[in-house]
Amino acid sequence: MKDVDVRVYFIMGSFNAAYGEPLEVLEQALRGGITCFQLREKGPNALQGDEKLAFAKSCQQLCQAFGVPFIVNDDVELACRIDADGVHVGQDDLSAAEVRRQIGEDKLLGVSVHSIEEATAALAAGADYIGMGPVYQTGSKPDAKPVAGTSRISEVAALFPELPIVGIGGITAANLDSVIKSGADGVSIISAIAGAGNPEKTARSIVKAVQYIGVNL
Ligand code: TZP
Ligand code: MG
Repeated sequence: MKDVDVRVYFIMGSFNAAYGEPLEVLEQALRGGITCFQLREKGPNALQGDEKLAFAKSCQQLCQAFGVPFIVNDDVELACRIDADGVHVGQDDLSAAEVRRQIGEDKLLGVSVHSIEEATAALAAGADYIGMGPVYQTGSKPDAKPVAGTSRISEVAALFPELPIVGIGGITAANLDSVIKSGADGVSIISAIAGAGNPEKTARSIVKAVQYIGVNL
């Protein structure tokens, strides 16, 4: 398992930026101190082909300039083509073991899980971190599973203390407290940052909130 700082893990597709250009939103989030970024370019409004490739490269360059890992959701071919830092997959995508085989040992692998069984399998397949949710109601994933709260995060964190867990779904600066206190190592966020009027300021307040809880645990 490789080290990855998932404390404030921003996720975005080009269509998630509510105000302004998506690359401007990402740059602001990076300035605000996000520790990890995932390009999640999927769904009906997603860029395709060369446009997706160009957007991914631009996101990657920004992340590199800030020294933040750049992870691609689901698209192993794209990730390998541009030499991304890693790939994130869900349970309905290519299996985690197959992704690990294709990206090699040096790249980061993240897996979305919803149970102890799925967490166990992700770990066995070589996951470097897992995502768990939706913790709260989300408007960013139409096919999201029912709201799960934080209890399963606590169970998995107790079982696998070394495996970084990132909570996802409806998380904001105001409600991340219980996610971190339940045992998550970080929070994954789309709309609270991508939909903010001031993404930099919002990202910074989330970073501060996570750090504050971190030192007081
Ligand atoms: N998986 C579970 S909830 C979710 C994903 C990708 C969306 C999270 O977005 P938001 O806007 O932070 O609720
Ligand atoms: Mg842990």
